[in-house]
Amino acid sequence: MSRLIIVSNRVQPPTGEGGGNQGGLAVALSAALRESSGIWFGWSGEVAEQFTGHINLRRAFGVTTATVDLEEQDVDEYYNGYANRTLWPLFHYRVDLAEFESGFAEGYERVNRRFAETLQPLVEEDDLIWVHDYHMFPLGRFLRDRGVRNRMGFFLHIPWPPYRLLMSLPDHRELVETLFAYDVVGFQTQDSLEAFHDYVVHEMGGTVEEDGRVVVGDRSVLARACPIGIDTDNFLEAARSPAAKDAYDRMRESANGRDMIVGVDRLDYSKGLQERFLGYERLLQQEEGLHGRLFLLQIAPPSRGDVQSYQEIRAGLDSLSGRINGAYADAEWVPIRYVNRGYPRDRLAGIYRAARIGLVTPLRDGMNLVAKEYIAAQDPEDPGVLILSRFAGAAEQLSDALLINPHSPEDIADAIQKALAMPLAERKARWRACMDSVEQQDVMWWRRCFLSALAGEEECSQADAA
Ligand code: ADQ
Repeated sequence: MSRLIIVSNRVQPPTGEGGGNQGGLAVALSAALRESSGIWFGWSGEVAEQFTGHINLRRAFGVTTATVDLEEQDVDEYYNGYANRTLWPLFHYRVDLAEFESGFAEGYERVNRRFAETLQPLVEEDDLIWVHDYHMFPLGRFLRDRGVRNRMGFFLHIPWPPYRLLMSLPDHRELVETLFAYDVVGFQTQDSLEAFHDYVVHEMGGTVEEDGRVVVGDRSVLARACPIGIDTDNFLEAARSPAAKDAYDRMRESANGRDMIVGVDRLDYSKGLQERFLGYERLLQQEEGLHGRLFLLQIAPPSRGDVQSYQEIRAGLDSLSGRINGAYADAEWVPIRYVNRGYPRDRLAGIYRAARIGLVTPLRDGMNLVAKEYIAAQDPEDPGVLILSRFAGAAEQLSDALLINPHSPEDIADAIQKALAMPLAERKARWRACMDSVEQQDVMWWRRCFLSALAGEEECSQADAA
């Protein structure tokens, strides 16, 4: 078995038995690294006065991590700049928020060259290299330039935008060309895969072969849809833990007989939080009879606080939740409980289970793992209802959720009413269909799906992924 090298912007070393509070992605990648005695390479999250290329090698719980520190200018231009102020908004269809600064693009290229330069001496002949996400598009190209001939794959966790939108990125073609340095590129959904095909066909004059190979001139890359899942077994275990039970009991007690709707998201404009609050407000406007009978618990830990658009969304949500609560609350009832903090995974599982409705309404999302976690946490005998945006990647697999248009307050309000009135038999049938996908296409399945393609084997077919 080949050794595996995983590369991602941030490295999440394992924290202990069962993954502790590590996210599902980190658990799956750690398991793969353990099986193949591999290395996880990336930024330490630390800032150094000067970039030295010094690698901090560590081994914990069977996983070796190799991290480097970056300079402050690198973090500004590469991470806060090109990755999070240019690519993230554009790839989530927010051209209005995308900033096109040439300094960002230069910093992005410089850091990717630095990663390539630092990583290359660690690469051995038969290693498989798996690069993750939009921070690292050109890394493969720079490794190839340095003579690395290994099998290399790239997985994009966020959506691939329609080609006309992508064309608003200066040097879009150079960015897409870098993908041809890889042997395999993976996307979350069929929709993203097709958008990539469109770009290659319309902009590069390329073709898409029946076996999934995308060909431009004498270069080609295998492009697949491999939807990511959660670590379902691990999550089910967390959901049965005493901490989950305690969180469930406390939530039920504090709900005091009211129906709870839950939203759990990083505080990000792509997650449709303002639109969600407006949809909920519409329901309160329409249905006076529901006042005092339900509430929305929105858990939203802040992220990327150095970026202005994130400061703005935070201020916008503070004021919107205040306005709605100001208009509708009374001495015994607050319609929105808005919480800006993270929760351990086991407690989160208990909170999901206590909620009659899971409200997941991103305007665009590569996948959205919260939707899958909500399903996994439900009581099979009395499951809650998932309301899910059509524009989350998860909607391709969880098509038995109540699918809505997150831009429409009416749609959100109607779906909440429908969920509240849904008979047990329908709740069970919809949940079962969603749970089948969450169980079968979990994060281990995703990993096998991608790595088998990277190793040149055929384990998961496109039909499995659809
Ligand atoms: P994210 O945009 O971060 O990921 P998501 O897929 O929803 O979004 O994952 C968020 C994770 O963070 C979930 O596991 C959730 O439980 C956890 N989380 C969120 N709020 C939390 C809180 N308050 N406390 C504790 N945990 C919390 C990116 C892409 C997604 C894609 C993933 C994986 O944007 O589209 O699904 O990568 O590929």
